Amino acid sequence: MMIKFPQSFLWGAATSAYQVEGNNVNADWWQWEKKAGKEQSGKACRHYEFYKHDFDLARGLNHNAHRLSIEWSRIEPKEGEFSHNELKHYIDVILALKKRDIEPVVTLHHFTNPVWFSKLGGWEKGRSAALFSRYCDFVTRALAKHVHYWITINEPTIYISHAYILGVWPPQVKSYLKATAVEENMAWAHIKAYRAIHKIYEELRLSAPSISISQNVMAFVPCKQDLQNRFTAYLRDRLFNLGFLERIMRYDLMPHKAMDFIGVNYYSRQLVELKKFGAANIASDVCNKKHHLCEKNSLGWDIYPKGLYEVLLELEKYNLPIMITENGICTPDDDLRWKYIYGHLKYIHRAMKKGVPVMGYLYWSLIDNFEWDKGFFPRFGLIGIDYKTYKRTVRKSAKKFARVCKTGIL
Ligand code: IFM
Repeated sequence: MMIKFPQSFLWGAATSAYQVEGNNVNADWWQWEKKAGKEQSGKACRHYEFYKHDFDLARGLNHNAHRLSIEWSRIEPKEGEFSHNELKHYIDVILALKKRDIEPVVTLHHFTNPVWFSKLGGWEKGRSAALFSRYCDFVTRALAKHVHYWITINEPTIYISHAYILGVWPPQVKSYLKATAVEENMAWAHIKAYRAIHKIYEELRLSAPSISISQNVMAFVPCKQDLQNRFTAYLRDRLFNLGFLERIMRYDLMPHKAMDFIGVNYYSRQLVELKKFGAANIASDVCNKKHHLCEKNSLGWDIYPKGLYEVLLELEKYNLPIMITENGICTPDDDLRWKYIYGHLKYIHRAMKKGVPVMGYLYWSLIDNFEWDKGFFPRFGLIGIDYKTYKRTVRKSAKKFARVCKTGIL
């Protein structure tokens, strides 16, 4: 049977500022990667200079949407001092997309913070939401005319777990207490930004924007079908997939809504196997045996397209449109990349047939990029980057995906 997506479907790819732009010298990650002795982001992909060329490639691949992020530390390099030059840069970036008939999806926070903000205590502090919201206000007023889709915060659950529980990202804290404060502040920051952005559009008499977070979701699959593993998988799904979403939806008392669509980032599954009872075990025990074989990406993550279908069916209960704001694979095997994209699109379509209102698919990532503490080795891009010459090479998988973007037919 032919698999056909609706005419209005958004097709494209995503990036984030710190991972592709290069030289984000005022970001906390810039200092941390040096202090922690990690591979340094340096010039990254030089997308800050080459964005027009990258967008030409995206257009050539029939993308009609593109997700990017604004780097807060460029816009506000010192507390309260806003850079009109950097703002102008991002206006130019958005206009470059529009000129190519590519719909921008703009993220306001994608893991990095200005150094001054981190020095004040970052997201642990109650002031963080107001500081974030002030920056959002500055950016939104300038971009409102050109932007309809906004993501306030990318993957808050990942940020909180990596930076405040596992302690592997800056500021490398391991404290449940602080993690709880950060969660509260990020939830409130989203709500403040959500309301402020809507208000700005009203003031400027523009039609209402569409705002969400990008929530990372996983398929939590019990290793064995016994009660304790099924229950643990259920709890993990509640905690990691739905916890933050429901936290902000609690503010969703009319006339104040909390989000207009749900941004979903999906990559993989986790095989849940509880080894002993305890809060940390319930949150993190996984099966290490080799009895659920499947293909993996180059970071060792399981490839499990059906999981996206299952999560989408679960998200239907929130009665909001859904945009896949990230889905992708890092691999040296480009055939596997296409298989990955094909498999996930097939399951997205199946979920849509069941009534789940998915409105777009943004592959992660348009170009290879800096994968945080893992450095440059994971290759997620539809377009490869030679980090010596910065030459871009369009991969075969990108061309296959381009046919789907053009026709809507898988
Ligand atoms: O590269 C990241 C991105 O910054 C957030 N989502 C997951 C991607 C792959 O790990």
